[in-house]
Amino acid sequence: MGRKFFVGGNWKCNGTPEEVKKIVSVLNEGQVPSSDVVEVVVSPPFLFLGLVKSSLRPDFHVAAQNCWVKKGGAFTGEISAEMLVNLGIPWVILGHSERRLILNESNEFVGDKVAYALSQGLKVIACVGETLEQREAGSTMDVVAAQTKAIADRVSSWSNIVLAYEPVWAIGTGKVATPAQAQEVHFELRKWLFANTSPEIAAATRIIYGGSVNGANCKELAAQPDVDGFLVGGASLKPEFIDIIKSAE
Ligand code: G2H
Repeated sequence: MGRKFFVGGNWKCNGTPEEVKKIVSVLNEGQVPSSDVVEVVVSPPFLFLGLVKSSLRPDFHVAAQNCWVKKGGAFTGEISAEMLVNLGIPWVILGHSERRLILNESNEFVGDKVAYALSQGLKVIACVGETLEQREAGSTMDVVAAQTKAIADRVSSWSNIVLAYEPVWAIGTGKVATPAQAQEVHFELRKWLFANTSPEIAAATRIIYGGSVNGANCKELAAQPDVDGFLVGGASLKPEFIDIIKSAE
């Protein structure tokens, strides 16, 4: 079975209630390919999850941008996987580089989070990616393989994981990876999954690209054989997100 194209919108720490309502109404009116062709998941800040979930078209889904590494309890400021499940939030983004780098989330911590979120029934968009320094040192594959291994070591099934390759140097910089650069890493990641998980997991797992994707560059990226969709930041707050969803066709 082919891999269904996946488009995620990561709204990060943006939006007022009014802005959120406006984005939702643009999404609700957007003419996009059917959900047989593309899976669309938008990820507002925690505070707006309920609002977005209750007003968003039913063929689009919502994701949280993070969750706690284990069962909830005395962890001030955290949101548990159980709470997301109770609220009917099906997806969570974990391991985004902004959390790895600014909040010092290690590979192991991200791996633990992914395993726990899956164990509670959430689906996970797991992010990996190298910094500019690491790319220039020639260690891109070592870095993304180590990030992916920390997940693979802790999970047995990949059916509820989408792997997002997001080179840090391309995030929010307007400096998108070329289609060839993205394809190269996606191909290598798939090869890694083949060798270290199973041929079936390698063939079925969606590997999506993130980092300055927009309405103008999405088509060419989407045409790469191992690019199975996108995780979109800045452009997911704008009407061009609809054009990015359309690149599924
Ligand atoms: C990468 C991406 C979304 P942007 O972080 O996860 O953001 O498209 O703004 O580079």
